[in-house]
Amino acid sequence: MPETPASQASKVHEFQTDDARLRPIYDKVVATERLSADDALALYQSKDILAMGWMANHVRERMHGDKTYFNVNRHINPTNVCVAYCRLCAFGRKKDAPGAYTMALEEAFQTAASGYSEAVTEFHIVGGLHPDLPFEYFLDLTKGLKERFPQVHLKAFTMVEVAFLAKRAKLSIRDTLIAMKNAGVDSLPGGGAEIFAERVRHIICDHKIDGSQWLETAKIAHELGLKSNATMLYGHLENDEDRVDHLMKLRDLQDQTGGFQTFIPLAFHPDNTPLSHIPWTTGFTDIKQIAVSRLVLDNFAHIKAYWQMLTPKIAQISLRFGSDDLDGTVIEEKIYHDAGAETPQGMRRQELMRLITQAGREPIERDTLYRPVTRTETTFTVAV
Ligand code: V47
Repeated sequence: MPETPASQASKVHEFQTDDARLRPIYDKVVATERLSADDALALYQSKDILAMGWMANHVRERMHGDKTYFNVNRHINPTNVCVAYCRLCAFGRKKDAPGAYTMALEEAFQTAASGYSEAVTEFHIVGGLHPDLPFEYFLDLTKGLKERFPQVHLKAFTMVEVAFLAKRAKLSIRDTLIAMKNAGVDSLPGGGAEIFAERVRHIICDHKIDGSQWLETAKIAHELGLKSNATMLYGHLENDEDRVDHLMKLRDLQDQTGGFQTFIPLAFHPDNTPLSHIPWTTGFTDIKQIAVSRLVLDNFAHIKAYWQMLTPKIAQISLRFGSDDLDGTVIEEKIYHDAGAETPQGMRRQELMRLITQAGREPIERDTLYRPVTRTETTFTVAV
């Protein structure tokens, strides 16, 4: 029998479920109707991962066909010194604690230039909330990177860092973001959202801005023309209602601004954190989280399966359960590895493409704004 093309899979495999609550959701999905909060809860409560996968894959193929995105990026974490002391985190250190570091600017520029020889198109820059580093350090960092690497997109500073630096510089959030933009910041990563539900947020990251401040900061960034991503940390103390609440709040803001590019569900890594008694998430939970995100966040273009966090194997499988993006080469990851991740520190472009191709998908190298990147031996160009 001839093989069925991958993109036809959801058309030829009939939808089946023994979970009666998924039937009306299926009807809405094929009619391109928005799912309600109750629908989202029913999905989280269901064990029928194949039915969810069918629906999420259907939506994913309707939006992207087989296209699967990745980029060539490098993470830069200028400091791990942090005053937030989040219980979810194994990365942050007190200023004088063993392992605490802060890069001199020159060191950060050298880090940016080091690693794989493949030219990166994005620097992903996030770090701790340092009690003493002035706002100018961060502006000089991005200005210096732009001068040295003008073709590289700077995806820098989470909403939490923006709010912290605004306070330190005694500026409004808007003026802080304007200063960052003028210093070369092109967009913002999605970290720090954790889980918006206050009951849980108080326990896992009580000194961070609250959920409404995170959303307000994202809103202002979007109004200024800065795109951002959004994340949700799951697999700790949150329940299904908290997850639904988080997704709904992001969907509402996206309706207003359209400024989010991609949603990244992040699985909690407990090792070396004060919450190390919490077990690791399972593959079932991870895959289900990808599928529910794709189905509920109908106004987000992309669902990212961050391979560093999910493992390359689960991230690859998720390409048939709703995700359309694997993130990138990363080169040097610290936040997850401090918390016990056993994934490699980075991945070659060729290997990312192999994962995608073997899942029957079409690899598309993108820049941070999802424009296709074409490479020759030594250079790249972005189609605008
Ligand atoms: O903000 C911290 C989370 C985030 C742990 O925007 C932890 O493209 C699990 O946001 N276990 C940083 N998670 C990573 C992040 C990210 C990653 C990849 C791409 C993008 C993007 C954003 O990691 C933090 C926090 O939410 N985190 N500690 C932990 N122990």
